[in-house]
Amino acid sequence: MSSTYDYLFKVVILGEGAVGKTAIVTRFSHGFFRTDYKTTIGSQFAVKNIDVHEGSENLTVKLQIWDVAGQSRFQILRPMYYRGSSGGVLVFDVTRRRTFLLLDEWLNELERAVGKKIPLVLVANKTDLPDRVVEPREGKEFADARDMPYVESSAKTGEGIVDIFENLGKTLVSTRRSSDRF
Ligand code: G3D
Ligand code: MG
Repeated sequence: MSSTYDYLFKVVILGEGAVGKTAIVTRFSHGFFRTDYKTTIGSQFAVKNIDVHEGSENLTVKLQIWDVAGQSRFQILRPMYYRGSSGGVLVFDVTRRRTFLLLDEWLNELERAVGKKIPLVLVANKTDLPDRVVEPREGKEFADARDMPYVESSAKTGEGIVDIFENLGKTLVSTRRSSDRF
């Protein structure tokens, strides 16, 4: 039954404007790529269930994915949306180095608002484009240094999109379980 689940997590998606945050959430939650949606105003969320296999268990994990506007004029509102998040998806655009160089600022903003480190996945988006400037090795190094999984994606072709959320879902379940033990 789709209305039942074992775990529910709030997840935020963050990164500079136009890196593809809304496109990733749309692709994941509806299975298509839209080019006609409006620039995210404020925020909105999508809900989607995923299956997580833990040993012999098959768990249903419900993700409530908050798509927060990246533009600086929304900066004052963002901490409010971040609060209570269990995990995050940090996105940059492989065709724009600036979006890669600013990743730590997004990490800091999130950590300040949530008050602790939470599991994150680093996403290198727009891999379908020919004018890529940030190499896979650079993204991987950044992610490794901060203990995050690294996923390359294209919201346009769908490459890597499911991986992002399955990866995060799995980490969130094991994090929740180990904290429940104390
Ligand atoms: P944001 O939510 O991070 O601000 P959007 O970004 O999802 O609004 O995407 C910004 C632009 O990048 C959009 O183009 C969108 O179609 C495009 N885009 C997002 N992901 C991909 C991708 O993986 N590949 C390609 N080729 N384009 C992508 P427009 O032109 O509609 O503004
Ligand atoms: Mg958006």
